[in-house]
Amino acid sequence: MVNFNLDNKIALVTGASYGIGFAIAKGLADAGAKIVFNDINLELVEKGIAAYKEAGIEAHGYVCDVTDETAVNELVAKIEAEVGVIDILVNNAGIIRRIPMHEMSADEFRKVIDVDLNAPFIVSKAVIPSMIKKGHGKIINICSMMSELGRETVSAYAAAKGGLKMLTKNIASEYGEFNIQCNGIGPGYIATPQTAPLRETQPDGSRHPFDSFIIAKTPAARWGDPEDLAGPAVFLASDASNFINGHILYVDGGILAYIGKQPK
Ligand code: NAP
Ligand code: GCO
Repeated sequence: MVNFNLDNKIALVTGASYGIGFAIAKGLADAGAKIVFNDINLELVEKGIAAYKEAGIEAHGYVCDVTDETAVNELVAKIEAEVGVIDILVNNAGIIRRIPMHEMSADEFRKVIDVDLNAPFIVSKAVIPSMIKKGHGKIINICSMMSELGRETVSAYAAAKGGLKMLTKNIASEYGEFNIQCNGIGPGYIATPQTAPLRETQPDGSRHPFDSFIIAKTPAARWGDPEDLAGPAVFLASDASNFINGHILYVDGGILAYIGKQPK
């Protein structure tokens, strides 16, 4: 029988107080996993714990900046002591800075690379040794349309997410022999706080031009909901995907397949 069950599995989802991370963690919990999450500050972690509780999930929340290697190593040790060895890691925490490249400072570029690419390296490196000892592990990196496509103002984000696609393939290559599968999820345009600026209603009450653009570029003719990502995450976290490794699963409503609706 195909096994999507995550009973007795411990899942760490980074940056998961809300948004895509929260929806993925809820999906993993619904499949039986014990949820551990971190976020950047105590206020967010407490809000997250309350939100999980409201959803009937007793989640373990920790404050940790995923770009801080020492803090991440301490977090993983604390989780192993208090909850257990991490079976599933979802590298979800991420930021974006929408700035024309010629106006972007090197520090701003580095900050995006640090959170969106260096941090998944740091957290994956911290959990892999115990996964090897345990004889299995699942790492899921949250990539993006920008792992494949560019657009104005997102040079740092696209560079990071393109790198994250290749980091995913390299972890898959290096650790597949230890029964560790590393895959990516590439969400399309999802309605979360990160994309809220792209969906704001205009002063005249019309849709944001980018909102209309994405609707025309998406065969599903809608923005994704964070919940659209839960099923794909359960699949990649479960034994049902044990022979899938180094794959980026695009959950984009068909954007990457579609030239876009012709203007009327
Ligand atoms: P979001 O609403 O901005 O949430 C990101 C979460 O990560 C927030 O809780 C954020 O905390 C946390 N975070 C940021 N930097 C962190 C750090 N250094 N350490 C720990 N936590 C940190 O984003 P989202 O839309 O849910 O996106 C989640 C992931 O999906 C990101 O990797 C994003 O790039 C990716 N993605 C999003 C979309 C989309 O359309 N929304 C599409 C494709 C991919 P703060 O609130 O303090 O910043
Ligand atoms: C943007 C958006 C996108 C989404 C997502 C698409 O400014 O183009 O924020 O980057 O966040 O990554 O997959």
